[in-house]
Amino acid sequence: MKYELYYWPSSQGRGEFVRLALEEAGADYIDIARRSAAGREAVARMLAARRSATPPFAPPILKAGNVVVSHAANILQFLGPRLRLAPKAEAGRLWVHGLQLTMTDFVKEVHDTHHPIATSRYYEEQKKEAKLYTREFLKIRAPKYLGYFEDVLRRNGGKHLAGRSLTYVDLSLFQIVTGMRYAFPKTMKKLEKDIPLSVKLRDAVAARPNIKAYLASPRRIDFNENGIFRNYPELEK
Ligand SMILES: N[C@@H](CCC(=O)N[C@@H](CS)C(=O)NCC(=O)O)C(=O)O
Repeated sequence: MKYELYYWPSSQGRGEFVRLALEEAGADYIDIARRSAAGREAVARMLAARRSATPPFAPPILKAGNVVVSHAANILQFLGPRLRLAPKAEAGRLWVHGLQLTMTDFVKEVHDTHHPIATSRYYEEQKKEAKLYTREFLKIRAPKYLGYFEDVLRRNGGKHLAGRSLTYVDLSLFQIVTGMRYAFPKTMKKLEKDIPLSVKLRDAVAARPNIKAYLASPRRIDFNENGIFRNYPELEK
């Protein structure tokens, strides 16, 4: 199966959760918008395809033959069994999907640290509110979410979030810890003391051969201030 990923070309964003699964599995995929200007137009066309009976609202979008899937968690639910990155039993699949949806919620809260008032306005127009929001986020919400994933890991033996082998949520936790480090290095230095298993899992994922090769390749976009995880040092002061 040849997969087509439709996502913005200039940031890791929510598309990265999908890229990591495709890369770990060595899947045959095209990152459409990163291929060429024509690819970027193809993403715009996909979004403008309101004549379709099932128009996606926003990227990431995955195309696999006739199937079009949107929402990072929904895409991973689709890809998981196909890429052998999900449990076999239905109960296990629903569990990892639930974990991924919790990550979706977390990602939205991370996004709101730089856009607490309006997604349609620049960060520079909401800096004051962003600072207030981020203070509470780093004090209450980030430790709550990260502590939850740490607890899930501990209850499952410490190596994986679900089952006995790697699933797509382990890859997503790698992205979350790595992204939080980029965005909030000072806070993470402290928080990481309370989430040793998550940090260990992050390192184990980074060392997996396919992920290691991906991270060193030009296919991995650097973190930047277009994405979800943005480094604005003033927010951490
Ligand atoms: N729930 C969706 C959210 C998708 C989303 O917000 N995509 C962003 C890029 S990361 C976007 O382009 N949104 C356009 C918009 O909200 O108008 C997911 O998890 O994939």
